Amino acid sequence: MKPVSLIQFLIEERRAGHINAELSLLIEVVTRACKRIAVATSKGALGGVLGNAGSDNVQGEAQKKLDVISNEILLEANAWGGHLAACASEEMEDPQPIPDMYPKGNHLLLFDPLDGSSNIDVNISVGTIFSVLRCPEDVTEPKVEDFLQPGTQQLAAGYVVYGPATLLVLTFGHGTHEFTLDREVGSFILSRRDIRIPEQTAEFAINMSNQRHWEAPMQRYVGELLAGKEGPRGKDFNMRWVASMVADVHRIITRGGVFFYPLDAKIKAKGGKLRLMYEANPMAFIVEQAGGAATTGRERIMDLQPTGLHQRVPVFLGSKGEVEVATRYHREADVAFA
Ligand code: AFP
Repeated sequence: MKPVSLIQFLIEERRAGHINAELSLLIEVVTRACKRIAVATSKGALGGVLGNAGSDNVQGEAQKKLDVISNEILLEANAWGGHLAACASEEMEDPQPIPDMYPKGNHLLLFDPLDGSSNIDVNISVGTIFSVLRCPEDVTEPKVEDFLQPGTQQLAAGYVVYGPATLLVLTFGHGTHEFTLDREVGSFILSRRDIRIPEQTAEFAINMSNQRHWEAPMQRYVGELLAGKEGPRGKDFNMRWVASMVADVHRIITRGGVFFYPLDAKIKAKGGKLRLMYEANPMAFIVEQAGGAATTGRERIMDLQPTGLHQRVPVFLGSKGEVEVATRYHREADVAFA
């Protein structure tokens, strides 16, 4: 089979009427920037890019040098690209306008420039997660409220995982597709088209160290998984936790599984750990387009009306069968204790 490059794939998507020329060019700009981030992360200590940057981000978290470098690479590339009205990042409090000297476009871009960065110094896979929205008509200086659109309004979502191979996973709402970076040629090549996540799975991902803080329905659900075939679920389950959402989600996109970052007493006041606009929404779009499901434990993530740029939500995503069981346990508990 003749290899299909990302550029060819984007042309096919345009001919199919799934995307317009501007969105196609925007994805080219974002993925080109991710190739530069792949080079930066692969240098490790030799590039002097490991360790802390000595500053905190808007979430009050210590920034890694590569958080800052990745953020700057994406900002710079998208500033002159001409396809954006503005962008927003995990690393910045407010939306970043496009400098007046550059042409503006009709799209809004949100991104987590380097997800899992606390793993970078120990050489575990990290990634970039992005989501694209339409800029509301007649808005030339987008404000925060212009970004606060439900996940169902996403025009595109994707992530690039910087691991043994550099992989791009992308959706425009017409299936989810994977591309592998051919480092010799410097191009992303289609490696899996129309990915399907198995509905059933025997593999779950959660940070078990938070167990004592979980709500009762989460205790019940995970307790049953751990009880294995002698328990009410009648089968054994295995566990994985990389603590890089991109790596955990990519495993699920590849062989099925279910991922949880539930609400717990420690993070209840914040509403969750993971961010809705540039982690949960893009991953939910990608997973749903691959036949999986994504909820907060109570609601479909992509139906949520966002209230803040850095809003946090609980995340249950992956193989439909297990997301439905865990969500049902939470809804039943809410009814029982209502
Ligand atoms: P960092 O980007 O600060 O490393 O956080 C990674 C993350 O947002 C997500 O990628 C992981 O799934 C989750 O946090 C890991 O959380 P724990 O540190 O609680 O395991």
